[in-house]
Amino acid sequence: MAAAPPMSPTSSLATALFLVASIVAVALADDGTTHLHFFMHDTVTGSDPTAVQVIKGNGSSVVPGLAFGDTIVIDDALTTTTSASSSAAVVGRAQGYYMVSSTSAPAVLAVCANLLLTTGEFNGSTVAVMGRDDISADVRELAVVGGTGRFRMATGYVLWKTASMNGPDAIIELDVYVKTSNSSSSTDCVGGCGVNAGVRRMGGAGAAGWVNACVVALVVAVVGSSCVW
Ligand SMILES: *[C@@H]1O[C@H](CO)[C@@H](O)[C@H](O)[C@H]1NC(C)=O
Ligand SMILES: *[C@@H]1O[C@H](CO)[C@@H](O)[C@H](O)[C@H]1NC(C)=O
Ligand SMILES: CC(=O)N[C@H]1CO[C@H](CO)[C@@H](O)[C@@H]1O
Repeated sequence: MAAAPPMSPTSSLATALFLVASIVAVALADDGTTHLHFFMHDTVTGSDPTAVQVIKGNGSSVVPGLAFGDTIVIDDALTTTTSASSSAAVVGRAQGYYMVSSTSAPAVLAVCANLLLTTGEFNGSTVAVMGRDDISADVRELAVVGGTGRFRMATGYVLWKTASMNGPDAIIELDVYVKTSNSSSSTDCVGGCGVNAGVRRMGGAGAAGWVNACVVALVVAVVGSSCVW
């Protein structure tokens, strides 16, 4: 059996970079997609809850304890591990709300949240997440509808899994895949982006680019709970 070839300087560098990326829970794929991985601590109980019910839904009971219309506002810690005990592990916050939006089982939440990063190279940047969370499913897919800072003009998706439950308190594992479209990669629509619009052109941050930016900003302002227009 042939011995494994010695590791080339390039692959050992790649391995080192991969390890560094894993430690900070950020990886950049070849196509410019950024992968963020963290755990969201949704704490309802105790003296310092991060998830507080602000609307008691006056609708049908969906599953025991949840009624159509129940709305919970959140400011949940995001950490790199499932442990919430060490404040050093906090890398951001999930700020927003979720609402029970199904009238019968399974319980489905409409989630609207801004993921704010508070450490590392993305400190201060946000990812705007909007989506359908069927809490009976193992993995839920939510949409990244925009972002700010390093995530300006972001698109992407979030894979959303319940890592553990302790009574009503939940730890949710988030895998966020974000792609930003800026001047080198954006698509401008010449003559509009309607169904019948014919001409599409790559690159350039012309007037159409600004129109697209405004549309994205407007969507974020409408769906986001804390956006200033
Ligand atoms: C993140 O940015 C804020 C605001 O600029 C700053 O006060 C804070 O020290 C930064 N945190 C880290 C860990 O870099
Ligand atoms: C595009 O966005 C990425 C991520 O924020 C950034 O690193 C890069 O410099 C930007 N490129 C241009 C041309 O603005
Ligand atoms: C399901 C439920 O609790 N419905 C109530 C909503 O509020 C009206 C008015 O107070 C009640 O009559 C319903 O029973």
